[in-house]
Amino acid sequence: MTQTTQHTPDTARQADPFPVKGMDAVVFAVGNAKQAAHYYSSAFGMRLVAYSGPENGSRETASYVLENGAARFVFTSVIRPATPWGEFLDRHVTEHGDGVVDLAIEVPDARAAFAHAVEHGARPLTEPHEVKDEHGTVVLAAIATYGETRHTLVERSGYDGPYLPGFEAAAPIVEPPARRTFQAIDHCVGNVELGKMDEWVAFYNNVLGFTNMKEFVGDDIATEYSALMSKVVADGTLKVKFPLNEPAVAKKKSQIDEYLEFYGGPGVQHIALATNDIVQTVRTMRAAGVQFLDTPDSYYDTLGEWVGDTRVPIETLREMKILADRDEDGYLLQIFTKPVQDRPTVFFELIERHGSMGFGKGNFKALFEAIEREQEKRGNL
Ligand code: TYF
Ligand code: FE
Repeated sequence: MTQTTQHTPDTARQADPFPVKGMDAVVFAVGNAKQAAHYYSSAFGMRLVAYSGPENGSRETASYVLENGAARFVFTSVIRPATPWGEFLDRHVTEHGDGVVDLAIEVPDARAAFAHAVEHGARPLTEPHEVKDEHGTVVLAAIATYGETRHTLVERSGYDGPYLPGFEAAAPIVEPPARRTFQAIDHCVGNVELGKMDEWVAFYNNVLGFTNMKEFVGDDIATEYSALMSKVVADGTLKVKFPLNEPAVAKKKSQIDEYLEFYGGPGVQHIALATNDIVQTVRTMRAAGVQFLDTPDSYYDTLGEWVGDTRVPIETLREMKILADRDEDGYLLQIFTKPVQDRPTVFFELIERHGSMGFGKGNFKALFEAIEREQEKRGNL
């Protein structure tokens, strides 16, 4: 184990070299944003709130903005590439399949954030600039992270429109579920190449001033076939949490290698969504056709012995295939979807936290064995 940094208490936050307000949006480049918007509405229970496309002056791309509480996803497709951005998105979908192009972070001052990041070694992608419409002004800048992923830095305090200038408000595609399925982005995980983990941890430490939340070593989470290392960086307030995985050498192909092969390089592996009623959310999403990883019955036979009392009875967790973990601060409930596109790449997690700020370390074995069963079905081991 290497050192874990203590997090800065709120009162000492003035010293934060890179203050953030939270995740602004996860932006996906997809082959068919119109259908993706429908899936995330009907299956994930999100609400379409804004749109930009040929009908309102965007001739190159169509973008659908979906929200659920504080969680915001944007799905963008290229209609006809006309600028380097459209060409980039087009190529991104060809090379990586549907995937995440941008983990956008809301900051109080985009110019200061960009200057700090670039001074500390970030590769600049877009210089700070203002975009405006009748709803006000947003300042945007962007830096590169792993693979072809970027962090757009969004300063939106001077804007009160539905997403960004150029977007118009839109009505939900389907009637949203009576109860909100999730309310925030809990963490966004990146897969990086073998040997690159520490470089990316250093990037987040130096460039964004993020600290190391927790460290896992390969042995802890290696199973017979698949192995990985995982480290977590977060901003000082823990609103933005970015675990990073790298493959570890194992007898058979690591799930991280499988991702890297099918994605065509490093990228976002999963997005965890915070819910306060995971049982209800899993019921709603399963009924809408979302597929979750299976958990063997044997997991639940011993769960109660070490996880103790949870809000949800063990028998309900068993029925729903929900995982549970406990650490010194409390417990969490979590479940993982299968990949949501044909490539075995991006998937989602639902997480209900009760004190624990961990990531389900106690579940790594059960989880990775479940992922390996799926890998085996795909013939990839
Ligand atoms: O975000 C995390 O660290 C947990 C566990 O391939 C995890 O959700 C880690 C790696 C992975 C799947 C889940
Ligand atoms: Fe996770």
